[in-house]
Amino acid sequence: MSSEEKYILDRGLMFPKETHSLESLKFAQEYTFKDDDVTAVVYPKSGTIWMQEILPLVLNGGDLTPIHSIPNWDRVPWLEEKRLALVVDNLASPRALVTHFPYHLMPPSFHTSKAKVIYVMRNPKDVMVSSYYFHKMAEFLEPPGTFDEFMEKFLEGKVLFGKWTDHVKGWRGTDLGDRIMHITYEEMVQDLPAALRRMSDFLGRNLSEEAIRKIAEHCSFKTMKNNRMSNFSLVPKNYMNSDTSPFLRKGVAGDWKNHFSPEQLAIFTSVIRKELESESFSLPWSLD
Ligand code: PPS
Repeated sequence: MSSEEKYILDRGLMFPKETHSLESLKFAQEYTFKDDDVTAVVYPKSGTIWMQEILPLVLNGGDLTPIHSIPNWDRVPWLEEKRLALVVDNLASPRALVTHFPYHLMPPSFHTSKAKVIYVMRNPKDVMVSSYYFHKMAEFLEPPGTFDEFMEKFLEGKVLFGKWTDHVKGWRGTDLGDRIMHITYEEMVQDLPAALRRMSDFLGRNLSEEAIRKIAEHCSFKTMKNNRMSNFSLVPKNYMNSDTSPFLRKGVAGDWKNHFSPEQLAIFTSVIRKELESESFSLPWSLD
């Protein structure tokens, strides 16, 4: 299948047809945010399904029912995907959503509401590696080609949801004030209980240490890998082939070191650095 058959283009961005349609993108634009909605904004392959596990538990104090009974895509749906229209009426408040949208595509009601956002950022080299394997296993995406070819597409933003740097810049430059919290995938890997405490405080939850410990245990990579409501094993193999590469693949920070040659690293670093050079924020990790 060609790229035109697999993807739709809307407002300059590519979306997979399997999960998105012009109607679903319109539905997202018309979505009415409530003040107590909580959205995890995550560039693809930066921790989205992790947040689909974490948010319901932080919001409900650690009741495992939703993560054991509802598939992740219906439990905390993507704002932009077709499923939202089918499940939106079943979502109990406070509703949790995820989105890969860049800031400028957020719907009007988001801006007029007080809905909170947790923005998760991941080292772009690990994002690219994760995405490379995802393009190998997801039959509804174009095969990635060689690592070099995929890197070129990634750096040019010819990938789902556009350029990583544009996404980060857009979400760093908002005027959302205390409606937005920034966290990194790496902080979550390093100390999940501490990350959960920050999220709990941000969302006005007063979770006990016991609840934090329980949530951290159930949101660990190992536990999520065995949770059939979260590991995509409910999805047919001809759609996502976990024999090629599991969705929950490695779950670590720094796997890029096993993939980038010194030449690839030099190119990657110089492009990202140049695109962020005039920004007022700095990245929490060294790009080298
Ligand atoms: S997607 O397709 O955009 O929704 O993918 P996304 O969920 O954003 O990212 C997938 C990567 O997140 C890793 N992941 C985790 N890492 C650590 N701990 C937990 N609990 C966890 N859950 C998901 C997943 O393994 C993918 O990263 P890689 O590097 O490929 O392993």
